[in-house]
Amino acid sequence: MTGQGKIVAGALAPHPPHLVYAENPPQNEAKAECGWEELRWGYERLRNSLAEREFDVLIVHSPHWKTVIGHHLLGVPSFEGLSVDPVFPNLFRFHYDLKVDVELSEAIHDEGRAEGLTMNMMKNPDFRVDYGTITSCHLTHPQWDVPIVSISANQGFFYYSNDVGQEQMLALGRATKKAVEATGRKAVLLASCSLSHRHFTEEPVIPEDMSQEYVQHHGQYLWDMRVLDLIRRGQTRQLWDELPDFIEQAISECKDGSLSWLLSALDFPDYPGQVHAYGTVIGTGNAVVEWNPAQRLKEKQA
Ligand code: 2XP
Ligand code: FE2
Repeated sequence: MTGQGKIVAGALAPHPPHLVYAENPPQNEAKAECGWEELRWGYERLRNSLAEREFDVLIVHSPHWKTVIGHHLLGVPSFEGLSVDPVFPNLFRFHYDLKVDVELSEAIHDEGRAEGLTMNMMKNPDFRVDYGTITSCHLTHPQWDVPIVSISANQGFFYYSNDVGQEQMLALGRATKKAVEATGRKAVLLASCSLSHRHFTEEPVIPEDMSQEYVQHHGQYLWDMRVLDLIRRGQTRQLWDELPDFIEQAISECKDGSLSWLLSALDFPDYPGQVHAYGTVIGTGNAVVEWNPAQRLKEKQA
């Protein structure tokens, strides 16, 4: 398979384990009554939309696989195990069994190196896949019948600065796009992060008690609305310029680079991103957003 691959969709696909808990899939040990419907129905709209397109791999960039030396990719054909959220072990105890597109992972690794990035393949068959990867992939495509590629979050934003992090994500996004095209894949890309990230400090007795779920801070909410407005207008270059301030002022999980990577891989959409849902989880701002690159072509042809 060479050439003519393409990114068929990109999504902001946040990973609160609460959403998987509330869906009650057989893989998760904890069982819920309900909860976070707006976001879960937003994911349902994303799934329905993706069902109309063919794709053969999910590529996810996850804030909960943190690496210091370079960007890592899963490099073993399959992984199986129990993923337990370290903060919410009462909600997320998920038995996973997933396949990896190692050929594509290696192609991204090589393109990343050609961009001057430090890249590493993760070849330990007993590695525990992080819950960000598992949650975003499950909510986007619970069938688990296509392989995934998972990319770690290099901590350049934290160790150096947001600007250094952004530069690296620009290169990693380009590398991802080139690798997808060169290997002939039809890929769906997932940025597994929330927006504003100010948490509750006390968990309600009943986790799915929605009377306890609300925006924590008006300033954080205003920032989230600003970001979604730019996305809906197709002004993603401006969003890129504002991301370093957003990251600091909204304590955003975008500091792990996932959204920056996605914007770069999508070559900065100038068409509207479709916001399927916005809602809070333990007070953090989360949006499910879809970009359909075919829209750019349509607008060019019109
Ligand atoms: O704190 C995090 O990063 C989490 N993933 C916990 C859950 C909900 C946050 O949005
Ligand atoms: Fe998180």
